[in-house]
Amino acid sequence: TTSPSCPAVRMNQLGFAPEQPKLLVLEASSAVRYQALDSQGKLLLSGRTATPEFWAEAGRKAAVLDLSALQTAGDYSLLLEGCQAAQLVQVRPAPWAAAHDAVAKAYYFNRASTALTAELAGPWARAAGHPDDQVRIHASAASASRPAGTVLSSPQGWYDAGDYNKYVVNSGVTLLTMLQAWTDFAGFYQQRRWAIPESGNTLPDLLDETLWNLRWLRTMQDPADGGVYHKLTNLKFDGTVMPAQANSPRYLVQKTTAAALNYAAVMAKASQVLQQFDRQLPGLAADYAQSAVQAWHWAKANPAVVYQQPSDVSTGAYGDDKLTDEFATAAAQLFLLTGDPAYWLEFSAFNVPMQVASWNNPVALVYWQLLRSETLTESQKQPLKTAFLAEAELFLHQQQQSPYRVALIKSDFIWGSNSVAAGKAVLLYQSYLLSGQAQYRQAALNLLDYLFGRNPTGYSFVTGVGSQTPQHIHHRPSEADGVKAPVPGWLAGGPNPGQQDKCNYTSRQPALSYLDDYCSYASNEIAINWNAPLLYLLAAFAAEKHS
Ligand code: G3I
Ligand code: 9MR
Repeated sequence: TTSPSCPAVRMNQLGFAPEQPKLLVLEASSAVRYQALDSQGKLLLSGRTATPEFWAEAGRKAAVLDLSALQTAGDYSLLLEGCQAAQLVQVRPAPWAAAHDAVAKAYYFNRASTALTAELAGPWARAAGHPDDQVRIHASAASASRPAGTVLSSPQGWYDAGDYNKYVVNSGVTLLTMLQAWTDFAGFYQQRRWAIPESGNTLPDLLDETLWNLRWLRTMQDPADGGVYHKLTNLKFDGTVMPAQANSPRYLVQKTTAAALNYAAVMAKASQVLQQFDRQLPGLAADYAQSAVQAWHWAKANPAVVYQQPSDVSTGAYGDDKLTDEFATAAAQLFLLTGDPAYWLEFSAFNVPMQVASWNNPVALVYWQLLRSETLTESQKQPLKTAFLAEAELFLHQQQQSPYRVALIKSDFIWGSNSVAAGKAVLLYQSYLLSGQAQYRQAALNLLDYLFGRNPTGYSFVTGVGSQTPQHIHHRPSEADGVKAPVPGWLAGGPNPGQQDKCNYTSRQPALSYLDDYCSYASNEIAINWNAPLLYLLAAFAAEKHS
């Protein structure tokens, strides 16, 4: 099938919707002749690609092949000069909704404190792990009313990633993104179910799933002062065992400003979302609102408590010493909840620049909401809109420079680079909603194509979704469960030239620093915050069908 001159073909492995653009990438050193035939062998398209261009991030030359003219559902064969076998190109109604459900269901698979049933989890059913009903106050978190060793209950929540700890900061950006998906695509979510224990109750599945983590998060606040613990964790990372076998003692570690602000932002947003469900969840929205305000006041009184990893703790730090973006985010969420102009003044005073959302900077999520808010005037929104669209413009420019037609540059290839791609796509899609400019939507779609296979590694990076998908994610249950296939629906971290795990990578190129090996926690772990922007995007595209 392959000969030295047969180019590798990279494309979205989910197939292409009939009405959508269909860009493939051929990795070749010179222009490639091609033919596309229908299933009867009738020639439909033929031609020659442009001369391939070099992408420094991959160290490879590539050219785009545009098959957008194929607009009827069906299976097509792509014949390429130099190749013996034909490539299958599938055109069919876009499978965004099914991919969305897999990515959403992943959160269920990472639930702490509950068993996963065979009915809902299939081969990935497992016993309950981490009841977290006897968690101790770590020395770093000791206070007068809760001295070190105090035992508390802090159950539920999602495991952060491939490890079994629960981190407030990372839950922040994750929950804000998921709750925003609800806000923006409520019509889609009102109808959508993906078989979780609560499916069929009177709440949409997305809110039931986020409540699993919100209920845990609520316990992370010390009612005595409103401060919020940074994480609930073991002292060290667990070995490769199932949750039920991971029994090391658990601790609440250090209250931090970042935790309080992430908490305040999430609780404010959740309160706003849950107001309409007060009949099902009496008093919850009000409780979240007052708890958000309490955390905000703690942060104002303790504005620079940066996380310091205690010497006996070595799990994830999520350390961040730049707190203005967390202050701005919490202030904006409280403004959106209460309408109190004092919070708007706080947000404005921090003057935080627009940037793609990440665990250490969630501000993009409030830029977007402020732009949609009916409380602000057009002139108040104008600078925010300008900054937002300037980012999108920049990404269009980056996309133009990349022969893979993806808005990714060298500095995007960090730990969790796939979530950078997804985050950029979210911003682009929102810019499309804001401006009606179709090129932003197309650029978002190009990044989705990248994540599902149009990239130099050839992987569709979501477990179980695509034809070549990660098999050995750094995810303890997937490695320890004895089931061949990994837990489905997880977005792998992605190429990361930092290669901090020192595993046996086959390339040092940024876009090729990916290893489908359990060893590779720096490129092949999964995480709740990385799935969230992908969930948002898939909901966005799936919802287009429902509107
Ligand atoms: O931001 C800088 C960037 O400016 C610089 O150019 C680049 C060069 O390497 O580094 C960037 O910082 C990196 C940062 O991630 C970016 O977010 C750091 O090098 C890198 O070490 C850091 O990695 C974090 C990793 O934990 C190690 O602390 C990841 O963001 C974070 O997602 C990851 O989170 C872990 C938790 O600690 C534990 N649970 C699993 C989870 C996922 O792996
Ligand atoms: O398994 C850990 C993973 O979940 C974390 O994201 C990662 C980064 O902090 O660390 C992993 O644990 C590794 C530890 O840091 C170093 N020794 C090997 C561990 C992986 O087996």
